[in-house]
Amino acid sequence: MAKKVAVIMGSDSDLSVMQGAVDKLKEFGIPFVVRVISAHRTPAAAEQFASSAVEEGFGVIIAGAGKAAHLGGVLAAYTTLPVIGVPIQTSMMGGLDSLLSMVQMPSGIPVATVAVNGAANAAILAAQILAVNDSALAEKLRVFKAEMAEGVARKDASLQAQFQ
Ligand code: RP5
Repeated sequence: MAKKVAVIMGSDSDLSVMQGAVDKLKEFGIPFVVRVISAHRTPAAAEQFASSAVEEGFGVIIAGAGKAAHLGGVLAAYTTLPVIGVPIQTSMMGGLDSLLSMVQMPSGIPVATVAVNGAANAAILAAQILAVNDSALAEKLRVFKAEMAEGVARKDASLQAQFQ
């Protein structure tokens, strides 16, 4: 059975950003669940979710959090699954706080951190991880990249025409 992706966020206030991951997972036809679990407000739930994620059929965990953004690291501490962190932009420090909290993991517990608010890229990376053992998904990713390249070529042609 196809592995699922977990889209976990520290608060429902992260949803507008994390929707970008949900949309991309839908585009690739990847099964997913969406949860609010906080490293600080519900640490027992974070432990429970991550500890059972392999047996629950997940292949990758995406963790979005802002400010003191320890969610990805805490989940990664309790699972052997790859964890992709999405630092959420904050009003006070623009998301640099979230980024550094997430990316500066101690040796041994990696969190593959994408750009601030980079939820779509987190989903694409999750798809690429799952595609290692899923040739149909790998083909969807190949088409996705080819269409992206065609889009850039169209823009290039348009700009060249505009400035000739
Ligand atoms: C983090 O604190 C969440 O991931 C969110 O980005 C931030 C603020 O949470 P709320 O106070 O809006 O619930 O844990």
